[in-house]
Amino acid sequence: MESLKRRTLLGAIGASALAAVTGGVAIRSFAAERVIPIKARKFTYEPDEIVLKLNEPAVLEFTSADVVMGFNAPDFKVRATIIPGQTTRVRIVPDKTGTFVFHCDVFCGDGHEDMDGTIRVEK
Ligand SMILES: [Cu+2]
Repeated sequence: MESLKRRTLLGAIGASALAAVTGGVAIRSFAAERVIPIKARKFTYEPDEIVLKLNEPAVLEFTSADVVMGFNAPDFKVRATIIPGQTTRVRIVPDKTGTFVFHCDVFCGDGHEDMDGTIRVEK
């Protein structure tokens, strides 16, 4: 008699645990993608270090404070031209951890060669 009671109780726990899992999937919400504003100006990016999470999409939102600039992150195969007066959006989904260099690939004057920054991808 005692063992039958225990079995019934365990069965009830199992059923409620399953319901909780199913409920969790049903109510899962989809968060908006992270937006990171970046201002390009001769000859820097502000900020010049971008910290991202592995496999989490982010949108880099570029504006230029002066002239036409570029953004090129070859490790993630993304690039863009940043035009003054416009907002340029680049979506990036980092598929590897580490620190990666990005740079300006549109000649913007003396100092262009030093215009770069880093993307740090963490787990
Ligand atoms: Cu440049």
